[in-house]
Amino acid sequence: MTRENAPTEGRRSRSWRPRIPTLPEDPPPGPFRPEFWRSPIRGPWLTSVLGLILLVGVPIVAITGLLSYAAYNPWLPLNDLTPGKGLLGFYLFDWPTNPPWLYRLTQGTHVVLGLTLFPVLLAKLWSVIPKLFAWPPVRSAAQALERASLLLLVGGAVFEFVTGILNIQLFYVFPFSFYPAHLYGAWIFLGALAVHVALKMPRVVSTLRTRGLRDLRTNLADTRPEPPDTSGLVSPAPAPPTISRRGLLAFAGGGALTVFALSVGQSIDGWLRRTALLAPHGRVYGTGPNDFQVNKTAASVGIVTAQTGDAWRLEVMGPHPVRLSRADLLAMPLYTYALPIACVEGWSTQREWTGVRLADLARMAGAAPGDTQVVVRSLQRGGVFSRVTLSARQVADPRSLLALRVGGADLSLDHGYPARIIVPNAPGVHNTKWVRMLEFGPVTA
Ligand SMILES: Nc1nc2c(c(=O)[nH]1)N[C@H]1C(S)=C(S)[C@@H](COP(=O)(O)O)O[C@H]1N2
Ligand SMILES: [Mo]
Repeated sequence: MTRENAPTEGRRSRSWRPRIPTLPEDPPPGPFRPEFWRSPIRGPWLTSVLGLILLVGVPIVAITGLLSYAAYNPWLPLNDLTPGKGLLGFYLFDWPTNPPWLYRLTQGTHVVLGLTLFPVLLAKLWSVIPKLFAWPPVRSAAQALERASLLLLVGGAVFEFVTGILNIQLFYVFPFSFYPAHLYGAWIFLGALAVHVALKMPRVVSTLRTRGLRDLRTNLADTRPEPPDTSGLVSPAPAPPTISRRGLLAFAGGGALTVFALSVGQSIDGWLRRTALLAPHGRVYGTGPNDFQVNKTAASVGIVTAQTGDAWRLEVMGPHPVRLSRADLLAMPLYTYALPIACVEGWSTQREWTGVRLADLARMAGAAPGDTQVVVRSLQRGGVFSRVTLSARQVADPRSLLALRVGGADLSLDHGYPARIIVPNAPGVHNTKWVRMLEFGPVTA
């Protein structure tokens, strides 16, 4: 029985069709009308210049960010926080221990440059905002695809910058784990960016060819709108200018420089550190040689002196397990190296660490450095900081220490007393504090 001759529906018209609401031809009032956007400086030139600045900076932020992902050695057991990464882990490699300052440089660059570019990103978004309200919202399949890719581009960019900034401010308001979200968000953003650059580059080139850089010399009085075009950026009803294009660029650049000046100090030792007013870790955390940043204090993770006092023993597991007191460790050959601690959140500082070589501890437990990796366990229970796997290369490096002292003084409780890991060129998060156990074992990957 068909729908038409069903008894109860017999009288309904045969031409019945679902009513698809159609959008009016004319845009609704407000931001959907091109005349709503009146800034006379919007246009392909301004957008191209801002886009080119980002095109230089964003790849540096992306590459240093992806390097940071590799620096965690997520191919080792316990280290991988993104087990679902699949092909996105394709570039992983055994992170080197040389040069020892490399991660300090790449991660400082990632964070400080990312912060610095944020005002430029905001200016770029401002310059294209009329496009967000294009009417009709969908004109053709091709245009729908382009708009969808812009959603991923703008959404991805905002997501990466905002999660990054919240994370370095230790402000974990988002309801997901930062580390996988920031990685997957990066790949989405980079994919959309590649499409965007390919689509827009011809226009950027032709705009700069015809218009050149003369707007960098044009003052407010001589500022004119760009000729009407099909970009959707030039206002059809421009208001008189209140700022020149170079004024807008100077404003965004000034914002970027301010952010840079107030955060770069966190990655530099010496008096410049005090200029890092935007850094969340720019405070005082100890006395004497222990006066440097602490991410998590002992109190904040429930470490009490009863665990770290004379009863503390280091369990060294391997073919011949040993238990060592702090006095036993201090009686072993001690080595001192100046090595940075470089937090994934951007701050870093170089210190003189004194302690026992991981390689010596491996040998003591009957394992051969070179063919041995180690699982480090902390007194701290639970969470990503409580354990980490260090690679065979990291164990074998003579500068990799179980540190007992810093700058000649005993480690403070907040810096990991009785003993902490220091590995050259490792991300700070792998320099486990309050070490309880070292499990030397064969190479697994
Ligand atoms: N057990 C434990 N170890 C840890 C941490 C922690 O929270 N718990 N923080 C790590 C991080 S993220 C960094 S950057 C360094 C910070 O070292 P600091 O507190 O001595 O400056 O320690 C690492 N080791
Ligand atoms: Mo860190």
